[in-house]
Amino acid sequence: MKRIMITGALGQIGSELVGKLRETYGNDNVLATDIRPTTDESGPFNVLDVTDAQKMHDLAKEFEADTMMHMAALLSATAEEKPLLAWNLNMGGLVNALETSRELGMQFFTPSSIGAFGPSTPKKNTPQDTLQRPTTMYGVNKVSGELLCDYYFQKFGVDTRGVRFPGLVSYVAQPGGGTTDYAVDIYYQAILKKKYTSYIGQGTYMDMMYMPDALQSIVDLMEADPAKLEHRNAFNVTAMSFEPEEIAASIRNHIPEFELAYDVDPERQAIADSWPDNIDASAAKNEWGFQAKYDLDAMTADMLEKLKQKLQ
Ligand code: AKB
Repeated sequence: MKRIMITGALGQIGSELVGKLRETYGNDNVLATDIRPTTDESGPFNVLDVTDAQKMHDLAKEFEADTMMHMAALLSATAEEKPLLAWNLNMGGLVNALETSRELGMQFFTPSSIGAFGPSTPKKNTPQDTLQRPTTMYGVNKVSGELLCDYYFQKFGVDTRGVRFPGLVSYVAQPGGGTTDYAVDIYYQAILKKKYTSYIGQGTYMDMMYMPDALQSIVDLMEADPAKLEHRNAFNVTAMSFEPEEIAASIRNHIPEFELAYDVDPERQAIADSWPDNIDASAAKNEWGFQAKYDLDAMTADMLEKLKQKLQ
């Protein structure tokens, strides 16, 4: 049975990953940590600032963790607003988590992102191995992170694994400071106001995935036979690619009067324009059986049903 320590446990992915891992491996085998305190008492929790290397090491050692899931990071739009903070937090936290894993012999997971690609990357069916010259601070952090994780595997034998997540959609935790967040907001506003004003322009395609598929992909990759992994940091994973009109059309199957308008935010649009339209996940499929269950319409049906219950 794994003993897992998670950083950023109250963030967009962490807040659901903790539940998934506690269900899979038992409540007491998952140590959640975050810079903020929590009221959730479903299992062990400690406050941790990931830039505090000593505390991270001590907590992992005391818990006898054998796996590190490092989720704490600033997302793309916030990183563009505060590039130095993003560098210090995203890279400083990552190197501390890798060092802790090296020192204590832990398996390691951290998410990369479609943000690790840039304008010179092929935009359609973006290959697993391709040009990565991102033009955002978040992208620079993600590419550096992928390389650093490879380095820790090659140099020190740390069992590092990662995926390049697309935009993640969920009814549980709202994302904050991302470029793909519109694909979550739109469902909330569809229920609350029956209309949405998108800060991402018409015709802008980005990859997306429903959170249950994202969580399952983390568990599956971490359980995968290492002998089958040719790539490690990080696998392209995706479930769908759409532009704002397509998600609106999917919502109209349930809320026919739903209206979509645009007020494009130049900063987030520029980030979206530098990312692929759709990525190729065949390496993840072939090497560890990645498969997403939800397409756009299945995700829309589930999101609207769950959000109606949550917001009523
Ligand atoms: C963001 O928009 O910053 C994230 C991502 C795609 O990494 N959702």
